Amino acid sequence: MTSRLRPGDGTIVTIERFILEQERDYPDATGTLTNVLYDMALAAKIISSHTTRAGLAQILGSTGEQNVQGEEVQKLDAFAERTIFRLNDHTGRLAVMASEEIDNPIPIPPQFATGKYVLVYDPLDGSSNIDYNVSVGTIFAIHRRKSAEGPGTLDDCLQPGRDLVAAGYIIYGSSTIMVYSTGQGVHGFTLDPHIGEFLLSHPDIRIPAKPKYYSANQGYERHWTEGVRRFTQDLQGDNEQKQALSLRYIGSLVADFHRNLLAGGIFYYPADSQDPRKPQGKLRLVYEAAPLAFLAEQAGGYASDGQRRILDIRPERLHQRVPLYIGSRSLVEKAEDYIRRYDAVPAAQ
Ligand code: AHM
Ligand code: MG
Repeated sequence: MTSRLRPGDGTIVTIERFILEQERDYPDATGTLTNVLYDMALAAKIISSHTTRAGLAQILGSTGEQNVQGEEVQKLDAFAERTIFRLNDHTGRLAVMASEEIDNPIPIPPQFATGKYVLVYDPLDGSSNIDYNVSVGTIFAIHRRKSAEGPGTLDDCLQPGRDLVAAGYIIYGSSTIMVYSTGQGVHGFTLDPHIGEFLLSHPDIRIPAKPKYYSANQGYERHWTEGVRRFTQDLQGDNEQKQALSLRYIGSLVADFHRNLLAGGIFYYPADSQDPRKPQGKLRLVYEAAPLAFLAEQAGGYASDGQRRILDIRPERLHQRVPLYIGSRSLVEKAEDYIRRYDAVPAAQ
């Protein structure tokens, strides 16, 4: 069992070793999923090396400008998008991909073989934070294809989160950390930039029982429903125990989720009752909510749209948005409770 592998006793556990050991627990595994995960780890290293140089863009040239060599410099999110695609387009492991940056499913180029998995990803989430040197992240999720053979289809990408085979994220912060799950717990690896390897640093992550933080953009509070506002007051100490949580909001989903995963807490981006542009909140079901919901549940937490388990929602559109409440189970269930009590839509007569 991979739980044997722990850092700190002198054993250095690379992500490769860990993934291989996990695979050994499945005698029928072919190694294909393992290799998709390796490819994501490699993409993470390449994107990480670019994000740490992002501040040099002004010196070396930024999007639409020429760098000192007279070459056009790509925007970082476009670079991340192409990196993930290029590392995965020719391997014969994937049937199709879908990216938050691209309108339609991304086919495997016809000269390459297709395979049995489907990769969906948000290449650089929170990219508006890059100019301010705030953490950003990559989110990814892997499904088994549903279509029989040949090029993968839109339907292959529109599967509910409960059918995910694996999901993970990479956070480009003070360190670069990759966190993933294949349904056997959640494990985190920190990139050692000197040797270029991800090393096991956070085995078997479980959300702590006692939550510490709540994370929401309270700048939009006046657009929230009654239930969400009352829930927020509860988190601020308006409850029987008079227990208040601290507010932390980075505005970069991966970073907010990562902190609450390790410390306990809830992140929410509610539906907007006033703003017709955001009736379903902001975050995307396929690329953001479902992959992180898979990780949250694997770590003992929970994720909901306020009424339904995120993992049970079957996407109807690739870029569908969804309200998101995610983190410690007790807090997400409390949010559902407030929404049920105060925001229930009266049944049609
Ligand atoms: P993006 O996909 O355009 O980067 O937007 C998603 C980001 C999330 O990382 C973050 O949780 C959210 O937008 C923050 O939105 P806001 O600025 O409205 O609080
Ligand atoms: Mg995003």
